[in-house]
Amino acid sequence: MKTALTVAQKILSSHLVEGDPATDPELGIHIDQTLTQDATGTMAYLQFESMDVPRVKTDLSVSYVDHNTVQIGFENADDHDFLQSIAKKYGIVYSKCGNGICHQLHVERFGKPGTTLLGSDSHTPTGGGIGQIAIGAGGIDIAVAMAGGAFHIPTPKIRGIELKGKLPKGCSAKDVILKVLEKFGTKGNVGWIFEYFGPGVKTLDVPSRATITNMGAELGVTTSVFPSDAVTKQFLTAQGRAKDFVEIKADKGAKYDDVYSIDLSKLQPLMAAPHNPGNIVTVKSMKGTKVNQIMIGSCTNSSYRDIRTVALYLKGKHVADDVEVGIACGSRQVMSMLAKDGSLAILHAAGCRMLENACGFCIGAHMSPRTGAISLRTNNRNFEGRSGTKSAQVYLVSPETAAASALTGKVELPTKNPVAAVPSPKKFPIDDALFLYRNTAGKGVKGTEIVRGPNIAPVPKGVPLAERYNAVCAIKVGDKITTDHIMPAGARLKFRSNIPAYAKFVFEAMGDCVARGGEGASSPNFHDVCLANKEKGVANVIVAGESYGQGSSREHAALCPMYLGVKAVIAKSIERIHRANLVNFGIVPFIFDDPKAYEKIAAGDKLELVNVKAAVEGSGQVEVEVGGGQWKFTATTSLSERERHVILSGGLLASL
Ligand code: MIC
Ligand code: SF4
Repeated sequence: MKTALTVAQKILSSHLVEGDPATDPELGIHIDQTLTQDATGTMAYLQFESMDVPRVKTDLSVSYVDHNTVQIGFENADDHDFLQSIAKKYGIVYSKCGNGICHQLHVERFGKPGTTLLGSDSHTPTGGGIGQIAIGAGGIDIAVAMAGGAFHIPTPKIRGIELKGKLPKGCSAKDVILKVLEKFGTKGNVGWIFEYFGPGVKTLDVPSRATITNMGAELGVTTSVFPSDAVTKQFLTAQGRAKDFVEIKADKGAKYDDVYSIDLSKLQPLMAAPHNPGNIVTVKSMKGTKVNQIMIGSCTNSSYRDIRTVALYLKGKHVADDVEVGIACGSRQVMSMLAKDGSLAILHAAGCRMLENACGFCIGAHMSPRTGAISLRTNNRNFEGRSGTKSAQVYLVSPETAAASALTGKVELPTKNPVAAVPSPKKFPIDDALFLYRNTAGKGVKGTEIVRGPNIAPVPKGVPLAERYNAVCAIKVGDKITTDHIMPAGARLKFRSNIPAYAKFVFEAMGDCVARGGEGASSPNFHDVCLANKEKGVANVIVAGESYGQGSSREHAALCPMYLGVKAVIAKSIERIHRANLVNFGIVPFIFDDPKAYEKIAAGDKLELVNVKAAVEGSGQVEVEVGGGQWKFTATTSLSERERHVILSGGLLASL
């Protein structure tokens, strides 16, 4: 008898190239599509170039430019030229700056149900809204996938999220995913896939499903996925892509490892309070709080459905005098629809600032709020300092809550005067003019010269792991350290293609972050301390608490420390994508056997990694002598065969 399978199991099993889900801890899957964005893309393509493959081997690879779009100085523009020439040469579709945000665009124009998508951005799971197994990873993993190699995931456990009923007016998909975050938090979900099912699924359109799978990234899961059903078919048909539709639903009797049910009709508007997306409170409990800024957009909430809803709330009204409201659409398609149906005029007349179709405010590239501001935002992350203003208090909300609050300048319940639901468009306007090289996709154009401005520096390569290391605890950090703390984005993003320049800012954000529970050197010290140690032949170690490396997929949070001579991270726990990035750059991810040792270590302590190579080759357990043998502790790394080889070689590039 055929085994009954869930949606995730169906897609994974049809793409399985290594491992057996019943017995193996890690699976290798074939990747059909890849996406990159400009902030992670330059490094991904530099690594791809060094693999000497004549053209991409995927069904489709797309290079989006959406992160570094506002600039002072030549660096971003240099990066864009480099990316464009790479795309032309290797058969990649190039999405020009101004076209929109990668995840929104990919769902609109390219995502296909039943396929796999790997993206160098942690919110790639947005594609789960259209029935893809879409996973975020480091740039080098995308490079390997573009070269035809498999991608490896821990054999997943699958949690079924059963949706029942229908959302009340004024509530939307953002409230659903905030509910899931309230229940499961931002840690402890590593290795899981969240799969949505049940009668409530059909009440959510594709953009709403994509909002939910997008912010699944904040749970720390491998990915999230919805079935592909009549709603998906209608969306694809309206995008002129009916031929991309296939139905995918869980078989009757399919078993989830765990099930959590949500009655949509019982939900109320929620928000994530500073400084973590898992810090959920009700909008009701915050009602009346004065707000200084409201930012609407980002890959979580920038669809036509979302921005049109905001326009309906603001129709014929003005935003409150002392609140600033900025709106960024997810794509040109969204913007053109709003122009056509009069929403743009409504938003403009209401006093909103219309921003570029790009990440912009979400990544702190502009629109930083004033000192101590309360900023309501529809994006997915509210980490301390990410907005560009360290003292700002950022709350994550739905477009409905944002719009209702814009009118009074205070937190308002959107359910008080809700607007009518926006129907799914029957036909989206299609203009793919800003997607270049569609005709040569998969083939490339021979003889294309790669444009390399001075911001494009070579990728540093790792060296094989030594038997043992004399090391120093270069920094000790607390719990929930995000990759935004490790490698700042915002104004520093423009150095992404230049590791020696970017490495100057490692842990820059730590210096000012309060209540981290850690200690030690912060940038510029961290950089200087590490390089000084490296020159003396002393290795550097990062000591961390729980959930180290939360958040983005930026491999720079491993690559720059590698460049600075970091050989190991010893933490209470490490998040999935960051752990994989550490391995990819030859840094050993160790977990304390006894977390009490964490308390005893101080920044600056000498740490002797006595048997590190033997540990990686064998049991995984390293012995660490502290302070020249004053006391000892052990920590363990659990690595697959493949990961062992990568670390022993000094990283993925060196291992190929
Ligand atoms: C983010 O939202 O933090 C980013 C910027 O999109 C990152 C990628 C990056 O750092 O370039 C992500 O989510 O992976
Ligand atoms: Fe861009 Fe923000 Fe989405 Fe990251 S989370 S891809 S910065 S919009």
